[in-house]
Amino acid sequence: MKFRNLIALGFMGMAFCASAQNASKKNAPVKPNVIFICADDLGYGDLSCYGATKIKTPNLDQLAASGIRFTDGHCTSATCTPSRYALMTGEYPWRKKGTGILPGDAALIVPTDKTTLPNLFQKAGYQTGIVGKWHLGLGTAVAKDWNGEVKPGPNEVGFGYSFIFPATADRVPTVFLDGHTVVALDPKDPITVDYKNKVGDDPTGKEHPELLKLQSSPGQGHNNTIVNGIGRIGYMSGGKLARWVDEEVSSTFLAKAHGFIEKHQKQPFFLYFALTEPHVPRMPATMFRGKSGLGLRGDAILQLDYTVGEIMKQLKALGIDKNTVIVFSSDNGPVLDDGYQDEAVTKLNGHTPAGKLRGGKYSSLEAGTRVPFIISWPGTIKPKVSAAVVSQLDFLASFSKLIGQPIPAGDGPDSENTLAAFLGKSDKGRSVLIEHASSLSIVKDGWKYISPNNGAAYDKLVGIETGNLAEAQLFNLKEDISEQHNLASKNPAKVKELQELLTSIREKKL
Ligand code: NG6
Ligand code: CA
Repeated sequence: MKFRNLIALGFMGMAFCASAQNASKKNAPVKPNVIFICADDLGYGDLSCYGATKIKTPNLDQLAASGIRFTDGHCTSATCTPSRYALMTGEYPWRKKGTGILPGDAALIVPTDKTTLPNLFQKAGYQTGIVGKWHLGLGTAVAKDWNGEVKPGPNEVGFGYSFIFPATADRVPTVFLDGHTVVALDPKDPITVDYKNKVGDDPTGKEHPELLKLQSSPGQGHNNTIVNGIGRIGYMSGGKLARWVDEEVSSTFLAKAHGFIEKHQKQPFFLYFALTEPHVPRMPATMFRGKSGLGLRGDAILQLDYTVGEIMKQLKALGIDKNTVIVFSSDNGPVLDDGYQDEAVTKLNGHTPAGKLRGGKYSSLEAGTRVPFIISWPGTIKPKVSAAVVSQLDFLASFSKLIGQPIPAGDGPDSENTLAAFLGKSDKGRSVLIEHASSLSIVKDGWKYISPNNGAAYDKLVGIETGNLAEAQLFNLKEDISEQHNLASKNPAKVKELQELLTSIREKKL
């Protein structure tokens, strides 16, 4: 063979190898970093990119403009613990007892022997971390020693790194945990927590309302141990040095999230950044005070927007923004008065936290679970607005496909692979969605059926329509997104169809 021909063959060989490599690259799983930023109680109408006009959220607007803004994106439930349980496990929380809103001393409810969202990433070689609100219980029992190693917790369900607070900002213990231990705990001042009986000598909001910087709302509790001038749910003693300062919670979490990203910038990482805004008690840092004109709730939303912006900036500065998927959403819908008189109601100024939707947190109506839902992956996802029905329940199965890490049979039983919708390649997400509040509702082809419920139709304490009604309710969401016209009596066949479908999903043997 002539030398010239040999060279030609060589080139052909190289070309073949390159194309084979491309082919295998095409099928090979990609491993971008994934950050899920979860707000706490943020409503569908709380961001300017979702139509808010009385408040401006420029960073989230930019995130939405650079990615997909979903108009029919859902958390699983209308309150925190069940929503987050579903996020972690891919299982509907109403299948499992004990997944309602947890007190701050509850035991861990996430199984340690099943696939969870973080251990899925971990198995695929990711560095995994959680920073922020946990609210899925810690330890094996309610009675536990907060002064030693508190476990099992996030580290035992798949998070290599964890910096959390145990429950909610309004529940004791008001401390951070770094891994298994309470941050800044002085062994000479041990912590005791009790949700039934008062412990220690700290004043309570009930006995000493004059000591409060934020008055509790009548009938809503939040008047047990006072920490940092705020009455909490539950009693706590000790741990004086370890107690957080509310105004610093957000910047503390941001610093920890920055630290995690910085440390793992060169490896694929998964970060669950669980913000506390705008959940009560709303105590944003001074730099946000009075800035929104809507009182502390609005100021907390500005702080949240700032935090998201700081994460976006960091990714850019590290040069990893194009290799990082950011998902932003909320754990349930909005509420104004959730236990403190913080002017959220009186300074609302025409702002509509739920946008056009009816209901709010705790509600079976759309605002209970339809929340802001944004996914960005610069360079890979083309910006658009998507009407696909998507749910946080489906992160498990969908990310499993993206990163090529299979889920063992039986785990994540309710999680569906809707990756194509998450990446904007399809406008079809879930075909059937179940919304969870005091009732179960089912949505299919734009029709929503709410199961009958004898509870009050209006929760006077929080000022929210619950969606409860003793009769069946049927709404055509495509024409009536505000759920104004109950079509159940006009369309009994649709009611029956959806009722039966709901029953079959509820009773499905897993
Ligand atoms: C409710 C609390 C509310 C809030 C909520 C949990 C009362 C009267 N209300 O029970 O203040 O803490 O639980 O919110 O105690 S969530 O976003 O974590 O679900
Ligand atoms: Ca919440």
